[in-house]
Amino acid sequence: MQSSKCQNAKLQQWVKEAAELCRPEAIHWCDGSQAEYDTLMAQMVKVGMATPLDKRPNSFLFRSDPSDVARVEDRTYISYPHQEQAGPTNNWIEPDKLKGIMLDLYKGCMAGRTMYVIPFSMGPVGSPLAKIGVEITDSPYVVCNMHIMTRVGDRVLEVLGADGEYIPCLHSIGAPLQPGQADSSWPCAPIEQKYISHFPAENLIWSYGSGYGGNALLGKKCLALRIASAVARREGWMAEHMLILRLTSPEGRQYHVTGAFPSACGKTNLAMLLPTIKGWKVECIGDDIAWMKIGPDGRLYAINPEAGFFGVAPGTSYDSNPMAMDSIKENSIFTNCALTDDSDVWWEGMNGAPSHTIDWKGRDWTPDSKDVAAHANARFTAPASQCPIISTDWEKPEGVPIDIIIFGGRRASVVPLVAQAYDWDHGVFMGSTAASETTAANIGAVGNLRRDPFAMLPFCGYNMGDYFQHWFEMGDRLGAHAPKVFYVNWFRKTAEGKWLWPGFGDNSRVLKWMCERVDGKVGGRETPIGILPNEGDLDLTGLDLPAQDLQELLKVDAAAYQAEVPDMENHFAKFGDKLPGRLSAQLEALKKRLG
Ligand code: OXD
Ligand code: MN
Repeated sequence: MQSSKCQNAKLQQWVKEAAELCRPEAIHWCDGSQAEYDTLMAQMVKVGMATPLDKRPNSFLFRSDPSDVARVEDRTYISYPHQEQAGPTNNWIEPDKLKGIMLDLYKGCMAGRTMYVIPFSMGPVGSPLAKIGVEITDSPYVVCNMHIMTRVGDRVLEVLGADGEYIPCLHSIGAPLQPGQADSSWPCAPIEQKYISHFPAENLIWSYGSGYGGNALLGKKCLALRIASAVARREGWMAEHMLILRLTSPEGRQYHVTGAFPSACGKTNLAMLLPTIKGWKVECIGDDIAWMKIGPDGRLYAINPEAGFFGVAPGTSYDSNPMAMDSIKENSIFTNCALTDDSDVWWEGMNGAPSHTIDWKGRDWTPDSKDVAAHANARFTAPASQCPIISTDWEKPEGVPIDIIIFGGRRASVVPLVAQAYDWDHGVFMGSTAASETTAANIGAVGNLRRDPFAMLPFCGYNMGDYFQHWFEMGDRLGAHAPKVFYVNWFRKTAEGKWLWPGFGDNSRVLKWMCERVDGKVGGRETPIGILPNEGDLDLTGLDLPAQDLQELLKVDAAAYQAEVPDMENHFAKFGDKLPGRLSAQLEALKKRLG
């Protein structure tokens, strides 16, 4: 049960207690080695959980249970002693009660299974910005994904030493095996028994019942966003749902950009784009999470705490994201994609449909089938180091200095292509009122408009009113060093449903305008909602965009914005006296500008 490599008595004790509670058949301390990965994959192939892919070396396909296909926001809890600490946007159950419910579920839940202990680091091992977590899980699928998404292994135990701090993350799929009982290929608990629970006051994570993505790979949303956001507020830094990229101009000037977009709104595509404008270069630093701290020179520095990409597969293609396609050629895990007859994966939007596949539910599929072949939230898990344009500085312990922060969402109407905030406070207002049409990344209805402040609605580990205030306070500390803030919408459509903007690599045109704004080199016009490019300010060289589409993309429809004001007011009203006065002032100023 004990590990000879673990010198940390507290960790040894926690593992002992977890084993007494969950009653696994065996305990395995993960060392993060290739041999460990290969052994677990071979076991999963043997029992039919994983399918090796002939077309992609060392890559495997998994099919989840149809009830376990995305994050479960309705079953996700932020548990503090007082509900006000969790705030109006989080589900809350009082800690003793929630622990009572979950302890009952955890009792004997790993019967017939191996309990894996995964020491992992978010951020480069040993970096002053990194945090150590230890995930206990009964899912070998989780172990293999954690190998890719985080830094796992003995090095982490060494850094932890005898008395270092770690964040305990207890996970079970919630499917004990009785003697002789046959296992299913994706064991999990029914939805009403799933709990994804966070106890931020104790830096503790308990997850039960799901084996999928953010519900189960606890370093990602649970630790690096929900727990880390609460730690960051206490310690004076920021944990954000943001991509990080570096843009280099033809003259060699580097700009670093972070961007917050709700799940499945193209963060991975933007993080790896190939610019269509001549001479500009993008390097990827991260595609989902940024931890940002003020550096000794007063600027804001960002690191990517993750080591891999857990990207949405459908829609990813050599047209939309060639760098992601090259990142997943080997050593990758695919979940809920379709399996082709020549043993490769396929999904909607990849390229022409094959004449036959096995769909994500394991059934025969042809282009005539009425269902999709890959689930809309099918995913790839790939090492970040395999991205051909990963930045040489992506693991720099001190991070990269941020010049530009972008917010955005998926809006078919109203919101123009890009607007620059007048100042930091206006930028915080833009982030706090960000809205997007919902996607398949969460279980629930798709396509409804919801306010998703800072793209953190499902990921903020404390009262979001306090989170807004934290943003203002960071801006006050950054002063003149604060990054410039922009709001974008790549997803405008005509009344007939045609995309107005080509997106993908052409988004570099918008990024270029932002960089030139930072340097004061390009124009813009003041509008009620922010500074927009004049039609001549965007570099559209080589792009065949009808003049009328450009006009539409850069139009500010004051009446349409006015119609959204009541929704913004209702959204703000939810936060009661936690709403910073500076946000109410911003809303009043907007109303005035709209006339
Ligand atoms: C993700 C998400 O998996 O945001 O990154 O849902
Ligand atoms: Mn995400």
